[in-house]
Amino acid sequence: MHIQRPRINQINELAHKAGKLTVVGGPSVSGCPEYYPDFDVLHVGELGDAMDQMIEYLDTFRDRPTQQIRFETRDRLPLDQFPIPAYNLLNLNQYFIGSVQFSSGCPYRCEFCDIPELYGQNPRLKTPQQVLAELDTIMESGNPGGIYFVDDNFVGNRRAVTELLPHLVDWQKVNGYPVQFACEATLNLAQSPKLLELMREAYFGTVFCGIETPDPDALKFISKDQNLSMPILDAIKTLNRYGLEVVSGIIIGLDTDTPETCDRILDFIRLSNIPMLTINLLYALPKTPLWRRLEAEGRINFDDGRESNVEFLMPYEEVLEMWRRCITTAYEPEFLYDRFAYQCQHTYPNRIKLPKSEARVNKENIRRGLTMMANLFLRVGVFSSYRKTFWDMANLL
Ligand code: B12
Ligand code: SF4
Repeated sequence: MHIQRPRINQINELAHKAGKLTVVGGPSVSGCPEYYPDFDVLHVGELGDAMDQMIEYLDTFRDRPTQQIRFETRDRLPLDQFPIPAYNLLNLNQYFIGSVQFSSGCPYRCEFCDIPELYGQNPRLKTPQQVLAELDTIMESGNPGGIYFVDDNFVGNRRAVTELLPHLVDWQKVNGYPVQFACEATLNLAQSPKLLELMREAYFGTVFCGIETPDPDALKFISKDQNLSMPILDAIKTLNRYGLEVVSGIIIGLDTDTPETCDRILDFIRLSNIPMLTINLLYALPKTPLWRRLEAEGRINFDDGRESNVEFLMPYEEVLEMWRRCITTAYEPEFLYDRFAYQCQHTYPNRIKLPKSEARVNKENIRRGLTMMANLFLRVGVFSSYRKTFWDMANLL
């Protein structure tokens, strides 16, 4: 993705120094092929006709071309024809989390987001059988312990996900609940008790929600009205009642921000008890309504040395200061541990009780658990500067 652009280009340079032909694809290249002028071969878009042409080209030519060759997807392969990733090439026991994709695209149109333009507003889907086959294949290559549904919005098509979930529940039962699931979804998931119950049964533990801002006017301004369908704090509590810990995306630097924004966000964090938040500066991605609006207003700044390409309405340094203060305060050990303690008392007990199956209680998991405990006790409980906070919280539980 764009954030990795300098590193991606550096790797290209290294490969060229070693005389290798280079190929690049993925979300950043698909959004902005012009960011990668020195690669030999670009793959723009999702899996489809361009991938076939590219593979044919690579099978035929081994040497570096004299100028860049670009393969651009015109016909996307329907998701229900996607092959299973070659998980057999990996040892998934060494991974912290595995990933599976069920759908691609999102029906909403948040101003800052490039998903609807890149991946469409009508989510394309795999079949439940495909998803189960991918899960089985993952388990044959080791167990990462957690599986993340990398869908742009897991509940983008509610009917489809309602059909998928009973299959996931059965798969977990048959296999002894080997993994915990996580996903990204819009907060209005809180209004679907049937979906939430099924997610609980399938052992979903975490959901990432783009909350962005607790300020209703700001949400309207960025066209994120779907977050306004019920009070945000109530929605979070509802998700917690189904055992779902919420991870939240927050954006600083919106046009509606004022000098009070940081304090409002910190109040929101306190009241919502969300432990983990990605607190980001607004950045205008190409191919978004935000980009087009700011470009028309002459507010895109192309200077590479800045943290964001947006000319904020508030002074740049003030926005940066607010951003740093928000992150630093949100992750002060005492504040963070209080929120985790809340989750221990109000969210985790609402998860289903799992059987002591072979898939869970086995040598590999015990080894992994002991390693984590040892790291926790040593690094946090003994050597960290915040060990007192840690032990105070541990005593509470
Ligand atoms: C899941 C996800 C995450 C997860 C990743 C979990 C994991 N372990 O993999 C988490 C939550 C960690 C995450 C974090 C972040 N993410 Co993210 N994430 C996604 C999401 C929703 C799905 C990615 C995915 O796996 N898709 C499924 C695969 C199969 O599709 P794909 O990547 O598009 O690949 C297809 C093609 O591109 C092509 N392809 C891909 N790679 C290659 C390589 C070659 C050689 C070829 C030929 C083809 C090819 O083939 C694939 C099949 O069609 C995307 C949105 C999206 N739809 O892409 C955002 C997205 C990639 N993330 C985004 C961002 C901004 C971030 C963060 C920077 C957020 C933040 N500020 O903290 C961080 C960065 C983390 C990091 N260090 O890199 C942006 C990137 C925007 C951009 N254009 O640069 C996206 C596009 C969402 C958005 N619009 O905001 N993310
Ligand atoms: S809900 Fe999420 S994925 Fe959908 S448009 Fe908004 S930010 Fe993008």
